[in-house]
Amino acid sequence: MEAKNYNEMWKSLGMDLKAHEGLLGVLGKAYSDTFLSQKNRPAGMGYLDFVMSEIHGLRIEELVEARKRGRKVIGTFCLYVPEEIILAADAISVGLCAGADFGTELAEQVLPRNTCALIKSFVGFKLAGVCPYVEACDLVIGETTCDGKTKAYEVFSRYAPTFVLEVPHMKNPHDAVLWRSEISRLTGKIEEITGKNLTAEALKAAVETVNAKRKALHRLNRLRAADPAPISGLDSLLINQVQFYDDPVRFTQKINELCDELEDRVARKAGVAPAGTPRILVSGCPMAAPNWKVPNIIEKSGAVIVGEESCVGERGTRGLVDIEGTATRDQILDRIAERYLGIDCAIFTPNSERIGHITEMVEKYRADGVVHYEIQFCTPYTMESLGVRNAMSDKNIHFLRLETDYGMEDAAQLQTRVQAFLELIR
Ligand code: BJ8
Repeated sequence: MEAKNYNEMWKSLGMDLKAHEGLLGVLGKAYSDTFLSQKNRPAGMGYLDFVMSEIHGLRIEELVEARKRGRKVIGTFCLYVPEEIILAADAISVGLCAGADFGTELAEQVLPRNTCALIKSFVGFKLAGVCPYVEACDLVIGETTCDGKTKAYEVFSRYAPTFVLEVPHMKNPHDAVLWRSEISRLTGKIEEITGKNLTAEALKAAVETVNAKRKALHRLNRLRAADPAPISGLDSLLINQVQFYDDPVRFTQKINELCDELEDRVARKAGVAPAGTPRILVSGCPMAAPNWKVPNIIEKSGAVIVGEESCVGERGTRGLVDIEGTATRDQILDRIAERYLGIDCAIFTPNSERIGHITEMVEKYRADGVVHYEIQFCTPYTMESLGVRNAMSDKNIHFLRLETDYGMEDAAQLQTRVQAFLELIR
């Protein structure tokens, strides 16, 4: 079937068609080399392959059509922005973090060179006019998390309507009060943009939708504890990346169907790699699409990734919003605020829960080693790596730190280090 031509739509969004074509070419090849070359993939990954083949096409068309019907599209960059509040106003939430070295030269004209690749990428995508998601947004929500992002939103707001949410860096009672007031301020902004009043009923329905999505991802995670692992880490990462873009109800249904298939695989002891393959937990900075470099190196070196302690992984999906016993809108917002303040991002101090979660994940997924992934110039996660290494050493868990950016220049060197690490495990 001939691929549909979306040029008119992209042009209407103000994108740079030539630069965008270049990006799609690179992405298409990277996708096919990384994902389609894997062996024993579950058939259910066909849905994800389709979504990825239409990630700048059909999904954007859905957003454009929704906007014509009066719905708003809200872009986010961080786990601390509750999707429930956006959905309750009948708006669409899309994750905008970018995981490719594109538009970097443009980004470096407005940001210091020693800014992390994730920040340079989202600013670069906007300046280069290659991201249809950001162009389809009615509002972008930033947050005061790491210093880089906090200051980058001042620059970013020159190019797109931006609202910045204040995230505290500690979890004392007065921080919780500040955070709850920020949740109210965000709710007011979403109501203003959408022209909708957030009722208790709408909030409850949105909480149920997002809880169902998280439950499907929890189910997937549990299945990955099996040996042999029924699905690769690369495919699992892809699922976690797509959840930020796809329609939540459709995505939940498809992931539950995939889990049915994986349950059958586990029962038959069918896996993506033989039982006894070294099992790795990846921990650290988020891997936004299409950042697949390190997991690809790990799995192509003969290991299987069984969990991601990451925002694009279990840090993002851990914990549901418990609305049991709530009746009013304020009570539901209290519960939403509570759940989100529980996230253990490295921007918090102290952040010992994170080490507890990594240890728990190592045990749950029977990991043989932890690869701590750090994006160069990311101070919060680089600083925390020492504590993680010490905690893993206390438990006799193999540990490897990898600090890198989005470029491919260090791929061979990373591969050598990963192979040596896997030798140690074996
Ligand atoms: S909740 S991890 S998405 S802040 S890699 S930009 S931390 S310098 S992305 Fe994050 Fe929210 Fe935390 Fe998650 Fe800064 Fe580090 Fe860059 Fe980062």
